[in-house]
Amino acid sequence: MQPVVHSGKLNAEGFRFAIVASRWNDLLTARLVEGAIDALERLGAKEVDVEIFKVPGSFEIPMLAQKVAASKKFDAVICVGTLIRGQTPHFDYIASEATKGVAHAGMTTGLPVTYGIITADTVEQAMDRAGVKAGNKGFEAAMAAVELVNLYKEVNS
Ligand code: DLZ
Repeated sequence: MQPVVHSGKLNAEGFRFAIVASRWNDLLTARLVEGAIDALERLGAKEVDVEIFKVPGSFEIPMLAQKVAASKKFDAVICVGTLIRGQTPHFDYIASEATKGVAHAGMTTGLPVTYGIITADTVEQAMDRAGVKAGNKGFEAAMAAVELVNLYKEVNS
């Protein structure tokens, strides 16, 4: 048996992307935004087709992601932020809501809404995931968005 395999192309040309980024820990989140833009540029997205929306913190990311996705102005939404664990359970509540919320925005709007939010125990762990030792979560989330927009198109054609 040779089943048909669908896997999204890595081609961003002609698609419109929104990046929703939080301002908390901006030193690191700015690197995630750069990573996302780098991936989109490399895959052929035009500057005019990429817009950035800034929110106060990661807790607010899903709220804006949902709005932006529902606006029909974009083909995919890339969410980036940096959550670093503190002394209290605050981190767990925000991380849980941000994670569930991003998934919810994607499921309810029918658009790819991808997840590039770092959830780290320490600043060092966060730095590693913002372009130092363990890749760049913004770059990865943008790659996933491009793959999914192509896959969604294939499903609908
Ligand atoms: C309050 C808070 C804390 C303690 N830590 C972070 C963090 O590490 N990363 C982040 O993106 N946001 C943090 N915030 C802010 C919340 O996400 C949110 O913006 C505020 O609670 C206001 O709703």
